[in-house]
Amino acid sequence: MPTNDILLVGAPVDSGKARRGCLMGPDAYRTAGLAEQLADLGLAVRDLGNVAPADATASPDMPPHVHAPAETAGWTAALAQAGERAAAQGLPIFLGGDHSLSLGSIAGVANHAAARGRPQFILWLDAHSDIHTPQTTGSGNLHGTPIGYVTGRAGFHGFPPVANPVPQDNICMIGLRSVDGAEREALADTAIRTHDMREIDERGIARPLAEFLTDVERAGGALHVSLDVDFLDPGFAPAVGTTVPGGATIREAHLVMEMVCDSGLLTSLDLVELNPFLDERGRTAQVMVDLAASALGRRVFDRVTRAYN
Ligand code: HAR
Ligand code: MN
Ligand code: MN
Ligand code: MN
Repeated sequence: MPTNDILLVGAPVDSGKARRGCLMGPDAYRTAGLAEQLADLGLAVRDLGNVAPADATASPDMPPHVHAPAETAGWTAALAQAGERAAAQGLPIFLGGDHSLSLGSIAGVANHAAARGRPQFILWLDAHSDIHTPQTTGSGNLHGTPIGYVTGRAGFHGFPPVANPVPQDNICMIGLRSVDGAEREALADTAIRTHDMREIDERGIARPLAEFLTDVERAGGALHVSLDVDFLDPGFAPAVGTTVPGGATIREAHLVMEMVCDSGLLTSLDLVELNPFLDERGRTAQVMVDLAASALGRRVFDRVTRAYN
């Protein structure tokens, strides 16, 4: 794979919950200079523009409290296709959009990995585990379901079938601090590794991540990182509808991204849940762009140089 080809895939998905605004995310990342910052690192960056949702109709089997199932199914089909195609050309960065975009982005990159005979791994950086199904979600918000979908849980009526479900052993969640009862039960039955904020406080963030990255490397895996804004503490990343206090610090988040970069394993990235309507002078968009740049090679000295030039 030409790993230095970065493909920006705009995914202005706003159907995964009722509160609107995430559709502005891709343009906020563009305005914050994502393409330019990656190009400064010597990377070849191509902005593929925004994906549009496919036509879809809701299944009568979908529980009635689920919000906008047809629209999200349409996004899932379109993004799975776009993601598989982009992964064949380089390293896609999906510019969200709410977290329901990951039903499609991950399904797509997992198809590409399977075609290359590589196991797909997911690093899930989020306050939430997002492992609901349409039957277990209390809120009816499908942004709480991407892990349920891509691991092949049943009940996603009217959604494209998942051709290559991601094995539970290949998923590592870091940053958890808001997990619903039904999710806790679902997680208890799985091999998904979960590292909540209490564990991070006690053991640090580097150790569980290093263990996971070692496993990805041993397996020759493809690594998808899904970065939800609410992984971060709302004190410096306020532009998200689902703020949960006690999130990762800027130092922890950068360390995660730098370790991902050093591993050389990253094959795709989601930037999700940014709601620019709730931002303060673009600061959350800037932080997310900064973190993406760290995952792709930016170092502290690059930042210092930039600041004093
Ligand atoms: N668990 C809650 C629900 O299902 C909140 C989900 C929030 N999900 C977001 N953020 N994508 O991760 O409604
Ligand atoms: Mn590839
Ligand atoms: Mn999420
Ligand atoms: Mn979240």
